[in-house]
Amino acid sequence: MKTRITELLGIEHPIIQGGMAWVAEHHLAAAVSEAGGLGLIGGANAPAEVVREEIRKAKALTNKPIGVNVMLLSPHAAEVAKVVVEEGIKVVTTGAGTPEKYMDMWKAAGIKVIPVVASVALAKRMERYGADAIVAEGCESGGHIGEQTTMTLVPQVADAVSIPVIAAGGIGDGRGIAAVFMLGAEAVQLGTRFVVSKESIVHENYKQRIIKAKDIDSAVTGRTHGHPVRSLRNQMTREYARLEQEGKSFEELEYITLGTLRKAVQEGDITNGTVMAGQIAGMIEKEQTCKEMIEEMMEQAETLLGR
Ligand code: TUI
Repeated sequence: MKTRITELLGIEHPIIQGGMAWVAEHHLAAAVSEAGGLGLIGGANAPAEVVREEIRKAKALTNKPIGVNVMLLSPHAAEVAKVVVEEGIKVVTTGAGTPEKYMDMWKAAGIKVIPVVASVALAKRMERYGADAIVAEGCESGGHIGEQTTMTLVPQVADAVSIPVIAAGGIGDGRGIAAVFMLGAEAVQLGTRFVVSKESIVHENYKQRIIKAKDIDSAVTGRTHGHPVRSLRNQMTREYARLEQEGKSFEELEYITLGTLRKAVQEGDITNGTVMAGQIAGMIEKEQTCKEMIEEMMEQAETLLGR
């Protein structure tokens, strides 16, 4: 399926992997790119040299393009922004903030810049600053989220900008892809489905928690302080919600979540750890290779769209 995004990025299928913290490392990124999508290394809070190593390891596994997600709240964001240039990365997505200050440097290096946004206003601002495309991410997504749903955000962003739109949040199969194409998207970004891929290094407990999840197992914490985060309900989210209701400060709440995503992803502590996942977790049934996932989804989407 050819769209402005497949042309822009030089990829076969209009599927991008999310830049998930602790999850989007070189094995996953290389597997998604090898399967014809765009794999991303997630910079998250990692030091720049760690990101550099991940880029090099991914490049050793594939000759296809790979991208990097720069998480703008990271204390290392400015250094990671330079590392992507030094390592010859050609596609950067950004999350959790606005990348204006890096835009000139990236554009000068020939990097395609794709900010992830959760509102029309920010999408328009990013287009004005020279973004090549935009990811419109609805609150069905896992992790740090905005307020709008994918259903409402994607068409409004598609109407507001002329650069191509990539839809994210709540998409996990070919029906989701077909649906957001009807809303004006020209590609999708998937996170949760790829977490349970065979190539994903996430702890088996985490994968099984997603596979077993029901539709209603998703929870959002942190709304009171304007930092909503979506994950699967467990001891951690219940404790957080209790402290949030007690009126604990943002700093106190941040403190109790420190290191809990890593604990779930790497140690498999899905009780006291943070199991970030999108609302689509309830629909995800099995572990497959990235190639199997992408081929299955594209076949289903193409049939539904009559292409
Ligand atoms: O960034 C994400 N998802 C993330 S980042 C992350 S690491 C983290 N963990 C806990 C708390 C905070 C961060 C986990 N998941 N998605 C992309 C995204 N970006 N969603 C929403 C936004 C966003 C929000 C505000 C983009 C721009 C923005 O701008 C505000 C401003 O004007 O600076």
